[in-house]
Amino acid sequence: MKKIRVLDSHTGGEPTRLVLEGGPDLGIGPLEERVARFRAEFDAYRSAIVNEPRGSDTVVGALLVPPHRAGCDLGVIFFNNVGPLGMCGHGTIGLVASLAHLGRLTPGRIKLDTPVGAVGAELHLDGSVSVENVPSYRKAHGLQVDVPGHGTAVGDVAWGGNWFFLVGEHGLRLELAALEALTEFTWRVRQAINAQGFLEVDHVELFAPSPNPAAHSRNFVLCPGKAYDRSPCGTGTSAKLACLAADGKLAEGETWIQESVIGSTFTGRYRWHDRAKGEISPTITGSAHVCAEATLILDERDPFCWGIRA
Ligand code: PYC
Repeated sequence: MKKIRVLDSHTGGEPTRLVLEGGPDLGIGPLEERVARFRAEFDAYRSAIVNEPRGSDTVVGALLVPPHRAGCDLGVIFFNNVGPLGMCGHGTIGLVASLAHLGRLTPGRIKLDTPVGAVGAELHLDGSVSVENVPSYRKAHGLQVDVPGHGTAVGDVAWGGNWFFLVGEHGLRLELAALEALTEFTWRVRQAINAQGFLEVDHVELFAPSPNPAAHSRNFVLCPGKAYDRSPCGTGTSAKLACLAADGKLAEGETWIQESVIGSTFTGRYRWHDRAKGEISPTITGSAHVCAEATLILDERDPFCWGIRA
């Protein structure tokens, strides 16, 4: 019987499950290699930790590993119901808040090694967390995709630590009452953009004005395993900032308040990383709350010991 100790938190409603003990040993080396090992050899652990019956489609796991990149204090691999993620903004906020809850961090800055690059994080005195994400950029602008049953959708492909297709005009209400329609539409958009050769895109992000006068925009983000992000999505907000910067709609240092479909918010801003290449360094600020500590029990006599996998 195996036991895995975890600490659960949520960031703007989106859960993060931090593995404290009992996770797989991925050895040493660059995180790009260790995430490949996690995928190839330890996928059962991923599923046991985040999938049903112990988790759900929305849970993002965080596995702490020794860092490899120079200057990093910790390494982390994020994963969800279908596989590892490049980076995770809400997960980084959850991770930092969880380490603070455990007394392992005090306010100040740390640097995290991730499979897609080094990420800065700052725990503020009020408990909020800022994440200085990997350089983010827009790859393609104004792409038209034919979405069966919906007509043409126009959007941008952008990188924010994960790949996104961002759509501003869609005719849908971004509210939970429309969840089924939003999920069906964004899933079809994802298939359509992948069919157009953008195979890397695994997140789709819709935008609309927010009913909250303090927010600049509301979003709906469909994650790779078909769950929607309850938070405004840190990597998705980074991709949005890259598009706003490319369009000259948000100046360096100006704040952008991104609201999620459930009304939680992140504050984003950026500085140019490489203006000539259109690359920005986004910073996303939000708060997380610790909500459970648990020991997962993996009993091989349980037919769903390793989680329910598609
Ligand atoms: O906050 O970056 C994020 C994220 C990615 C997937 C779910 N949340």
